[in-house]
Amino acid sequence: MADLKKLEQDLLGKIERAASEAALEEVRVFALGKKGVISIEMKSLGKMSPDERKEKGPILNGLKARIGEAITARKAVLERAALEARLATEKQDVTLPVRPEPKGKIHPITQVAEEIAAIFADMGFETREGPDIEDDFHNFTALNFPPDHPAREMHDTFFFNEKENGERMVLRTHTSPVQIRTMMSEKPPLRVIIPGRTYRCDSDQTHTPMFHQVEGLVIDKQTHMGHLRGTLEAFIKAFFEVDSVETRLRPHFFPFTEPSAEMDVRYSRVGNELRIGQGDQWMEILGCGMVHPNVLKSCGLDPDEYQGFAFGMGIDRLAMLKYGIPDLRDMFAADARWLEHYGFDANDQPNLATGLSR
Ligand code: 2NL
Repeated sequence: MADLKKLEQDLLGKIERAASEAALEEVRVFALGKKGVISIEMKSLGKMSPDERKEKGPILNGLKARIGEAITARKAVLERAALEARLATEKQDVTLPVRPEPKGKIHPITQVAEEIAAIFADMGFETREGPDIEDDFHNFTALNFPPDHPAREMHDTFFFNEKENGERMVLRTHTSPVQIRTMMSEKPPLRVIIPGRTYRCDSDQTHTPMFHQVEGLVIDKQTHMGHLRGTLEAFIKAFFEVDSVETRLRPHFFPFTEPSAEMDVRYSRVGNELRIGQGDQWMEILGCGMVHPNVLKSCGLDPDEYQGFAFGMGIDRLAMLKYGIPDLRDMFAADARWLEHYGFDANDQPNLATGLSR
C-alpha cells in the first residue's frame, strides 16, 4: 500500500489548485473515479488478510471521506466565484433614461380621441365606454326612434341573426347607447364624453363600415343652449389650437334632440392649407342639440326636473382635417409606412399643459 499520508497531501494540493469547476472534476475523477487512485487502494483491501483489512479499511474510508469533503467545499467556492464574476459583468444601469426613439407609432385616430378626451377633461367631463354590440332598446328605442321609423334602416344598421326570443342585436350605429346606459345607472349632474367605434353598412370614398365617434352629454337642472355653444366653441378653439373661432348653429333634425342643430365653423383655404376659425367659408363640424324629453323619460329622468345638451362628431374626419390626411381609407389599411408618416410618438401623451400635438 502506497504512502497514504503523502497521497492525501498530494490530492488536497490538487484540489486547492483547481481553478475551475472543470479542473476540479478532473481531480475528482483522478482520485475517486472508477479507476481513481483511492478506488484502486480500496480494491487492494480484497486481497488482504482479515486482520490487515480491519486496520487499513477505516484508514482508507477516512481518506476517501476527507477527499470527498474537500472536493465539495472547493466546488462551492468555485461556484460562488463564477456567480460573482457573472454578476459583475451583467450589471444593468437602471437609472439610464428611456430610449428616446420608441418603436411603433400612435395611430392618428387614437391621438385625436385622446386629444378630445384631454380637452373635455379640462372642462370637467369624464369618459365612459360601452359595448360595441347593442340591443334595439339602447341603440334606437331609448333614443326616441319610433318602432318602424325609416331611420333604423336609413342608418344602414348591421343586424345579428335573431335570437331564440326573436331579439336582434346590432353593431351600435352611434355611441349614444353608452349615454343611455350612463343616464340609467348614474345620478345627474352628468358631464361625460364617449369615444368609440361605430358601425354602418356603408362603404365609399368618405365612408367606412367601421368608423369612430365621440359624443358628449351634459345633464343638469339649468343647462341650456348657451352652455352648449360655449362648450363647443371652447372645444373647437382648443382642438384646432387657434385663439378665436366663429361658429354658427344651423337648424337640423335628430330624433334624440329637440331643438337640434349642426355646428359650422368659419375657415379659409390658403394654398393647400386649411385655416380653421376664420375665413369666408363654412365647414360642418358636428351635430348637437338639447336632449329630447322622451330620451330623458326612457332613462327614468323627469324632464320637468332635468334637461341637458348632447353632441356628436366623427373622429376620423377631425383627424383628417387637423393632420392633413387626404384619404379616409388609408386610415384602416394597416400600412406600416403610412403609420410611420402620420403616426404620433408614444411618449407624448396629449395634454393641455405641454400642448396637444407635439
Ligand atoms: C352627429 C350628431 C349627435 C347626439 C349625437 C345624443 C345622445 C343622447 C341623447 C341626445 Cl343619449 N343626443 N347624441 C345628439 C346630437 C347629435 O350626433 O352628426 N354625429 C356624428
